[in-house]
Amino acid sequence: MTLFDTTLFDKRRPAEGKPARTPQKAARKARKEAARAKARRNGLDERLLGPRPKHRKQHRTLFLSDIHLGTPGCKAELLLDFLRHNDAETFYLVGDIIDGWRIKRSWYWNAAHNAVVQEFLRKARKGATIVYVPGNHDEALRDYTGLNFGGVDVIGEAIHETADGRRFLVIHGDQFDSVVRYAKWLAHLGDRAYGLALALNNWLHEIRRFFGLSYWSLSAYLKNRVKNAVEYISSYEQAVARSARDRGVDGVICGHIHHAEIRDFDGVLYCNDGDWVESCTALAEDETGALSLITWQTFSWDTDLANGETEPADEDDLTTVPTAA
Ligand SMILES: [Mn+2]
Repeated sequence: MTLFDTTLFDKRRPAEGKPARTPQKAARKARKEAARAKARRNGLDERLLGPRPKHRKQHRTLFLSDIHLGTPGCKAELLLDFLRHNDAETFYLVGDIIDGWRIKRSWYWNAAHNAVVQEFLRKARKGATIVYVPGNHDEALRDYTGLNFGGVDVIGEAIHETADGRRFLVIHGDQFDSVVRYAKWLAHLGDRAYGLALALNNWLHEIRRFFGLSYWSLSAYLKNRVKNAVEYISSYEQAVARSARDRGVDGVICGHIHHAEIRDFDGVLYCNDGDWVESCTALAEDETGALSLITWQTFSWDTDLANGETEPADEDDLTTVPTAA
């Protein structure tokens, strides 16, 4: 007779009444768990690696620019969420997609940045046309215009014809910096000072949150308050629209100044698809040829929960795998 019953200390209790797990199910569960662990390790939300959403919005064309992959300011996870919910026959990447300037100085890359690149290549494999118009931050690609990489065409500038027959010049837009009086301002803002403003912004946000204050964007404040900035944006828009009129097109689609807008300049439509550093915006064309701006600042699951939906119950999550001690 023993004094102590050692089985009391045995952590591994026999599973009672649990159905036998099939090997396939166990393998699937293991794969899922591995993907989750990888997502956690890389700081990427696991919901972005889950099954693709059933209801995707189909556009005729999507225009995106100023993603700035390779910089910490890039909102790659939001973009990934956007790309999983929005599809198009043709994608135009209107410059500053991969930030070459920064890559030369310091390199910032994570799983979300990788996933964005994979998502575009996947869309190309599935039959989407992807046109890459390089900008000033990825100007190294301008040496490769006319080439095709993994289904992505690199073109210096493109002419896009909408479903209703209008012709648009698609161009990044840095070409107009020299035309505009306040070009120096953007050259600085576009690089070091702008990066600093964004970093300060994150830091300020943390301090304000500590004191219970609401979100306040320093970079947005600067942009709206600095007189030169406002003047710059408006003279930039005019210069781009003027050039489009000279070219005899119905409108122009560009990026570069991180300020999304659709505006008519005496019959020439100026469209700026914004950016994925601050505003998280894209320009979309529907089947009728109508153009509109999409803002994607919230994750799809946050929106679903706000609409009163609950997170879908995952039957695999309800059972637990007995793990070896
Ligand atoms: Mn640019």
